[in-house]
Amino acid sequence: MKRRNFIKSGAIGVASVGVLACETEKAPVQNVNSKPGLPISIATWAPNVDAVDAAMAAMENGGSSLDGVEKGGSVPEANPKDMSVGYGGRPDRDGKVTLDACIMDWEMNAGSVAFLQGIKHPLSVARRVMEKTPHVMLAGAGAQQFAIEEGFEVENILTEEAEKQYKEWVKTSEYKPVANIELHDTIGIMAIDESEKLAGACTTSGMAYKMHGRVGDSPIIGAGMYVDDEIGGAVATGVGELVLKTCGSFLIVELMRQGRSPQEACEEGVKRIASKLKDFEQFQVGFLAIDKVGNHGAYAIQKGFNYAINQGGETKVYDSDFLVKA
Ligand code: SD4
Repeated sequence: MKRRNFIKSGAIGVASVGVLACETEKAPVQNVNSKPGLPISIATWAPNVDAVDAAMAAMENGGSSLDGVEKGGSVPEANPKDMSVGYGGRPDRDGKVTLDACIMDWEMNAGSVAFLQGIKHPLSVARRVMEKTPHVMLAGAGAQQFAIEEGFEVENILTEEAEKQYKEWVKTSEYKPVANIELHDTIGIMAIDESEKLAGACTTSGMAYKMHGRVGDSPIIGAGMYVDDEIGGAVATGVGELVLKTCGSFLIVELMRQGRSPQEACEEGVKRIASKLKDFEQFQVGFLAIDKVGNHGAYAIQKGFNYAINQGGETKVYDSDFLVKA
């Protein structure tokens, strides 16, 4: 892309998740009446800079925001070093990699796959569900069967490294998600193209060492991701159970509909979790939102959430503010 800009001033944090780390800066305070510029692509977690750049490149080459978010999401899906998404994702407690993904466009078309095994690019399968079936969501063996019919290859997506780490984990088999080291880097990505159309997507291997069959928030329209072309969009990352119980992304979009800025809406989404779920302090959830003119906001339960944005060809990574301050 035109310019990748990792600003090294002010408060600099380092992404503390996974193996992929990246320098970030504090998120800016935005004037909600400004028009910061389109096209835009924005994604959870700073290491997803490549994903937002890929989304922007897809849109520059005549693609829509839907092409953008699919292309963007496919970057970590194909990257074995990203151990929370697609190929290379960490397995569940039975040693199986099971993938969740969803996608949604500006006309409320939506597609999703859950508990999908053996397919590197679940987001592309979700798009086919959206475009080629009368349904929104396919799960498990049925989702895989559909993917095969659509020409996707079934592959072993458990990498040597993920298997090695799993074998270590099995020795204690302790499942206790710890904030920011709960082994997640799920990508939730949104884009608005030159024709001002908004799309969103989310793709993940879910919480590492989850129970076999567990499905998180990421493939659930309204939980892990939601877009409304009139208003804006939101995506979630972190412990999906908290997001599912509060319909996180839908809530944030509805708050923006009522007049909150993306930042205010994300803060209220996290505060809803905090006010309703007693054990919230043990976990991390991060929300990211954009409005229709490209203002963005983010907020998390804990320190450590960050995000990547490409706005008008300039890529930046920002630290999110957070609720639980020691
Ligand atoms: C899940 N929300 O499966 C996902 C995990 C995640 O960054 O976001 N990881 O609960």
